[in-house]
Amino acid sequence: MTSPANLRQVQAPRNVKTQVAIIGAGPSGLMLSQLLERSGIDSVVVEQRSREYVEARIRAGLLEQGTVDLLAEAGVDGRLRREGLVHGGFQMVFDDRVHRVDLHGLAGSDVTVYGQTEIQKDLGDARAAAGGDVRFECSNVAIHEFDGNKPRVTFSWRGTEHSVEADFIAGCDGYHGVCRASVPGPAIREFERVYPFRWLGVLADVPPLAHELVYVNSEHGFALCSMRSRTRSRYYLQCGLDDRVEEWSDARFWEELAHRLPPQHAAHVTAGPSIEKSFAPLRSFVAEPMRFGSLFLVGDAAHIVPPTGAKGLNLAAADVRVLYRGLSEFYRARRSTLLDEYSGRALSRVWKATRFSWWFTTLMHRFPDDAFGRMLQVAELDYVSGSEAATKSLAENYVGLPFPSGI
Ligand code: FAS
Ligand code: PHB
Repeated sequence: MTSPANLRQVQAPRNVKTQVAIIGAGPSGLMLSQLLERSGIDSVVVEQRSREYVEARIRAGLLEQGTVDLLAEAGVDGRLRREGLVHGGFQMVFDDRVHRVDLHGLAGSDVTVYGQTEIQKDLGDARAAAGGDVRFECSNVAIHEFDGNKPRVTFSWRGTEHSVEADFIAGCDGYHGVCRASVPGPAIREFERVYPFRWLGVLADVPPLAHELVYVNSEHGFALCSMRSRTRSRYYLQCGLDDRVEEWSDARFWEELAHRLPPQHAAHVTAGPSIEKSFAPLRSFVAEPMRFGSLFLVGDAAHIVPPTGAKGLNLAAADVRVLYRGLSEFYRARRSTLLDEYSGRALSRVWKATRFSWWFTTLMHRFPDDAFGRMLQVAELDYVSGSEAATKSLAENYVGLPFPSGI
């Protein structure tokens, strides 16, 4: 971390005024802060964890073109362009059949493999280089008076109490954050679906088994063969809700993975020591609306999708895109049309991605005790793999649905 940012943080006054107070320095909080800065709009970011912790979290790895374009607009696409892997398709494997989904051919767009950890580092560096006011390791974070137009954030930082007064608060604090939890119960509606399994993810410095992603529906459960680079692989296995990490040795993981792959794929797996191994819960969750007076909920603070469709990070970026345009219009032209449309516009995309992520999860995982569901799955896989129209629809959703013009 460059020293100027440290200097600025140590000497920061206890009570500051800013235009946008941002809770959370995950991808959506830092992306918003960086974009606002480029439009001359001031922000203060308040994060509960340390920078090292936030940058070490292993999460998403697949970017829609819309997310890549927004990162470019934020001026943080240099390393992404150099190191990201551009994919024009992916494979679906089921009943020992392989169906390639030609994203480029059918949906006219590619996706990019680039880890969320790298995006977090790039954004962190850009904020530090710009002298952005990003405060890590804050505690007792609370938001106040967001139903009026002088919202405030209070928190403890380096042993002293601080407050930030702003025009708006962006709640970029994730599913377990304080912002959604601060909204009065009657004002918010929550929709949820939980899945009877979860993912065990392994990161290993071994070459990936293929140059594109491979999604597998096997009788032993789902598997995903992904990557972070040509020398670092990311694999996921569907496993039980009660499984524990200590029950999954590396040897057991590689054995079970090979078990779920057809022989021609299994032969290309290079096993190796895991450098990270963790569970990811599978949940579909949407909170409505996404605005409460001067408070705007963004990303995982308002919605969660199962990672099967790789939509989590991309939806967060899509929210940031709409909110950033709205805030820019407000400060440039003192017009709040786009801000007033934020919740409706963001939720329209959120529900389509929630539907796609539920559909793709249901298509590629094995559900316990659901013989009828299994027969539907067989029929759906057969239909999708035999119909260009169905595969085109899958491709369109996977690469990310187009944004309305001007957004
Ligand atoms: P984040 O949760 O990333 O960031 C919120 C930030 O707010 C955090 O830094 C947190 O510390 C901070 N915060 C929380 N409470 C606070 C408080 N009270 N005060 C101050 N700060 C606070 N998506 C995919 O597409 N593919 C994947 O493989 C994938 N894997 C995932 C695995 C896991 C375990 C999880 C949880 C998510 C995964 N996702 C995946 C989804 C993920 O990418 C999210 O969509 C993305 O991180 C959302 O970004 P944010 O909205 O910025 O929220
Ligand atoms: C990942 O690389 O972490 C990844 C990729 C695609 C998904 C989910 C996760 O659908």
